[in-house]
Amino acid sequence: MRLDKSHPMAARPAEARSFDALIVGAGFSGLYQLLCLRDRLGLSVRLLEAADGVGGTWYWNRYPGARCDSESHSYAYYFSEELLQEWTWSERYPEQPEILRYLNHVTDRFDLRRDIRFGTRVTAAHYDAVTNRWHVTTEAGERYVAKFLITAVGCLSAANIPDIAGLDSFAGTWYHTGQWPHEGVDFTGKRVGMIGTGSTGIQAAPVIAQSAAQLTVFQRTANYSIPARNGPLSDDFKRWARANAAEIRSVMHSTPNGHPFVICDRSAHDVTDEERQAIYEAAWEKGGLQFRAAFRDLLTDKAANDTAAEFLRQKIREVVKDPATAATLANIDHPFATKRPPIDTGYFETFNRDNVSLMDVLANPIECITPDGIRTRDGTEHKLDIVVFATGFDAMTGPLLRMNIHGRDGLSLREAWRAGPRTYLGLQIAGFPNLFTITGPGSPSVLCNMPVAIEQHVEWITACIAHMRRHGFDRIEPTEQAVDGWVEHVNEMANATLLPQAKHSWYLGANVPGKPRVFMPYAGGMARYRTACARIAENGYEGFALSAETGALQRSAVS
Ligand code: N01
Repeated sequence: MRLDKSHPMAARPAEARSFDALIVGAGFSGLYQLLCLRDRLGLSVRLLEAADGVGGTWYWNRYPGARCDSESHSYAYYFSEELLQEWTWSERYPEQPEILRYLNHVTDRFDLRRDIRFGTRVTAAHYDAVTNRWHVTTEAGERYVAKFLITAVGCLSAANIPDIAGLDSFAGTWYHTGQWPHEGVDFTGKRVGMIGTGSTGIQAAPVIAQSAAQLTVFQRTANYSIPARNGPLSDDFKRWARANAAEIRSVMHSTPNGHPFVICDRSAHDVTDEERQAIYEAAWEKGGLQFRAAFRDLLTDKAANDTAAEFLRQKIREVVKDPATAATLANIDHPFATKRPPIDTGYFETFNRDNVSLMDVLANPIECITPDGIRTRDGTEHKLDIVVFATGFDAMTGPLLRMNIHGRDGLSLREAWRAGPRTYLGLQIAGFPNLFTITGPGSPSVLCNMPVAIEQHVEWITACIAHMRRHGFDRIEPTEQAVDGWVEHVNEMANATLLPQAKHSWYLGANVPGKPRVFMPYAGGMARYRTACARIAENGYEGFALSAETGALQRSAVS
């Protein structure tokens, strides 16, 4: 029965639905967390998802050329031998539709869909200390209550659309790559302007250029890129990956970035110039993120890094025919791999096409958007039919802050993180009991092959909740002291690398005006992080305060 709006019942707030745990987000993280809590621990769980389908990043990012930069055989769940054996990837780097098919397959295979509520955006969550429950409200006014709240919202899900004057007046159409229309965009015969040259822009430009009448790429910060050398996987490789799944898993668990290759043990200074050049040439030919693994000190020693940076700049000059365009593309202001290094299919070659041009908006910034296009400071109006914002995300903290989370004593997460994110292990926040943040700031997350980071977090959270149930605890929260120590350690690890030297990086929050400049991911490496998490759990959840709903607070009392 549908109630008339004037009916007194209609005005009453919706009845809250109660669960043991609520999960927000149905990407890689949320799906596995649902499976673990429901099927392994027997909890009542509801997963809330804003989209109309599963996939998270891979539901939203449908821009032309969208593809993962982890090799497909490593960009998958490794928790189920059966799943590993029955799924076959088709290419070296999986394309967005294939990853989405995979995640739908996982959802159905483990019967997860029945506990997911789609089209449900969480707009607020607050913790009630008296009842030890999280109260969650959705955009449609639905209410949910649960003891545990687990965010599985991804690190790169809050679109960053720059506040450029005049966007409302644009007579053409515009899109952000992370909110791409499902029906696609027809660029045929159109004059297209694309802002942004991160991983996304570098993937999209070659594909857009194939059908657009004209593509203008607006570059603010020049970027390195390495050829992906993508292609179909051979049957031999597929057989090898299946037969060696256990070994691949073990390599991914033991390397800093969670990828299925080992970082070479030699220094860039250990070899002659000729040998180094040959090593870089071989890595360039092989393609992909493995280039980073050519020497052990590329991310810690500036002089070593300079050798890779110069090799890559020289490649740009060789590939791009117009010297002025090549110079602008190679005018890179940060050490190699201190921003997430893109991999591409024909990116620099795209600038040799007659219908593609490059605008240096560092030298000549975008001033405004007009009804007809984009105007730069020199007064030129670039006439456009379509503007593509490949301008990235309010990374890591953005998706959490947009959820309007309040912890104990009404403390808002925004206030708690006013000077930047502060977590313990990237998993929990002081003042926010029973809130777990999968791949939260302070964990390796975006510096790691994501499914590896995700599986480790989900399994740690599951074991933690199991431990609480076994020992009669209802509440867990890190101590302020543990958070202080972890934040210091995260800073130390970042400062031991060249990573903070990329001043315009989203790792530092520099892409969003007003965002605190704090290096957010944990740079100490996945293997070291995994060991730290395991040790803390073995020591009875050292650094966490655990307590029962009735009874005194105990500080990591049980081992
Ligand atoms: O976003 P980005 P992305 N005016 O922030 C520019 C993952 N990913 O979507 O550097 C002009 O990297 C900005 O310029 P600047 C991956 O982790 C993975 O490309 O701030 N320009 C930059 O060039 C990646 O790192 C895959 O000076 C403006 C660009 O927009 C992350 O997602 C594929 C501007 C944004 O680059 C984010 O990548 C895609 C402005 N006002 C993404 N504002 C793969 O797996 C921003 N820019 C391969």
